[in-house]
Amino acid sequence: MVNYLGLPIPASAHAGEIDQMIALTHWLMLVLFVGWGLYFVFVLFRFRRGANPKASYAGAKGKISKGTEVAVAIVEVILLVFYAIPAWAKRAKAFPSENEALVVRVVGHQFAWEIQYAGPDGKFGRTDPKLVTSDNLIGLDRRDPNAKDDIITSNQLMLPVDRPVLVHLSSQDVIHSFGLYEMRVKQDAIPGMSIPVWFIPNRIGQYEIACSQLCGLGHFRMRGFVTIQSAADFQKWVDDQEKELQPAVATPAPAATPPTAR
Ligand SMILES: [Cu+2]
Repeated sequence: MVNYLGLPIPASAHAGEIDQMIALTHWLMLVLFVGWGLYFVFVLFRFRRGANPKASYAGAKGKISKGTEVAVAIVEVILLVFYAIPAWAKRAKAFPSENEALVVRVVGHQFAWEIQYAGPDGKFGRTDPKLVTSDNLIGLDRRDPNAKDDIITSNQLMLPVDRPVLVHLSSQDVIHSFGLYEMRVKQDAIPGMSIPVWFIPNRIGQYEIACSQLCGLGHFRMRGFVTIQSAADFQKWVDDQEKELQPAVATPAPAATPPTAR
């Protein structure tokens, strides 16, 4: 609808609303920019030195300037009260219920995104920063019964299309920002806090998770992917992941197997 602004393709249910807000704000800014530009040229001519050899210290007094100021303020209040605040209230208050939504934990760290799915039991396993190693970057405690079926991915968020997603966002180190441009989602990830973010992806495809806060020297490579799939494809992916997890859970002593040559 408003692709003349060059925005990324909209891929979530609320993207249109955000785009409309951005478009309206740009239209107001365009009117102000052109208006102020024309006024500037008028003033250059009207108050030129040749026509006004003596400066007036009282300044201009007219109804037009006051009227314009009030009109601009009214338009801004309309944008705020009727567009921005309701749109934000929906993001920050009207969360989908945990039953209908797919609930995912996303943890940012220097410089990647770790993603945790609760698995069939619907319960997230315990994570502990003390358990973080190079092959367990989220610090998941696999001994926790709730953790046995948890799916962990790095930089790869898989989601089904047309189903609300509730992300619990946090960070292990510094402030990162979870940016899904096509979904019109952006939220800071703050250490010590779990911040809920929700949206409904509505376009199948692969998109990017960009870290939108300068978070250190490797910020430029803090890039993940979001894959939006049909519900069936997503379920298949979940089943495949669960199958891969099963042997690891069934044989709790992998150290007993002799090391194989690589
Ligand atoms: Cu970052």
